Amino acid sequence: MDKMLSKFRGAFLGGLVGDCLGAPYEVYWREVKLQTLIKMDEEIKAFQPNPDKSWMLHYTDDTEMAHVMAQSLISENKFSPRKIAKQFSKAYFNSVSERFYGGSVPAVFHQLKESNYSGDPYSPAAAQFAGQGSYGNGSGMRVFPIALFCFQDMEKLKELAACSARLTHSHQDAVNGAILQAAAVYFALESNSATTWQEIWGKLKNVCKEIEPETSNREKPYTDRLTRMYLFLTSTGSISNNEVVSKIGVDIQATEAISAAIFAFLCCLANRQPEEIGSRDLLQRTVFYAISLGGDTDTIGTMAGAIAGAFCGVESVPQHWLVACEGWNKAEELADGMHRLFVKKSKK
Ligand code: R7I
Ligand code: MG
Ligand code: MG
Repeated sequence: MDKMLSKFRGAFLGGLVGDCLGAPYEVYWREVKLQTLIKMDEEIKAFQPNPDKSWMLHYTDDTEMAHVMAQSLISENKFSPRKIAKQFSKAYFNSVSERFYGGSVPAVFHQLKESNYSGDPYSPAAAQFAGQGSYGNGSGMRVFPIALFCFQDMEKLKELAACSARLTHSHQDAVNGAILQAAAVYFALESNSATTWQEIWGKLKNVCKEIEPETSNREKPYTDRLTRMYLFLTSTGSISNNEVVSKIGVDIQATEAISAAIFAFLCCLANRQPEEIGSRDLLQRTVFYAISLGGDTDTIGTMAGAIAGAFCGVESVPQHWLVACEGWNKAEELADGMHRLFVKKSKK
């Protein structure tokens, strides 16, 4: 298979399995024991998919919104904020009972609907939280298609990741988190198997210098967390989940969950994951480790899975995980559609 096609599929399918495997433990689990995940893995292996049987694992709002964004990018061959806002909203109203959206974002969809999708698509989100906008991680969980769409154009990636965030999350931390997560997927796409964690960390650090400039008086939550990641990864001895939770965080804020996902990937790339995870492939280790940290498990799982999938390619996504997950065939189709756009652009 073409290497980039494999990486595009890897991003979509890595994202999907991270969401589906993480969803059963979302938020209520402070930590997910490896034994629990290994048991789930065995149950998934025993699952026999057939056309009459529903999926064993369902995806959540994270995948739903990523797929909506990808579908629109493919049909329009550009970022159309009004159309994406409308499709986000429609997807929400169609699946409100199944997909567990964030607490505040439904108000945005209601306002968009009430305006019959005719007003400024950014204004309902901008008005949230007394004009500060939401700092939830929803901006990052669905952003990976932007990295694929903008591959080889980092300036465009920053612009579109920010715009895509602002449709629902206009707080600066949510916008910056979307840029950083999209950049991580981009750096994974351009990597090869010899790329080190230090190289990717260094590139992310440069992105942080732009989104959190030293001259700014604001706090620098992503820069600070990248520094803590470096200290973890250059330390000797094991890295405990408790320390990661306390120094990086795993909760619903963009600053925590997005940093945790990036850390889960870098930590596994450095081969510094907890010993019990064993010697699985990088993508499997990353998804297991991301979920085992607890907190917002589907969201950290999906973001870490998309980065690892873009790095490793689709061959790394275990087939038994894939066929147990709702929507894997749709995810593959969307990856192929985005890859066709990439090939077309590269020929110009
Ligand atoms: O960020 P968002 O789309 O939620 C995504 C999460 C993921 O875990 C998904 O898997 C799904 O389960 O939900 O949704 P938002 O509603 O924008 O943000 C989530 C929550 O963060 C809100 O309900 C608030 O509790 C909190 N929050 C804030 N609280 C105070 N002040 C977000 N922004 C603020 C704020 O500015
Ligand atoms: Mg979710
Ligand atoms: Mg979540």
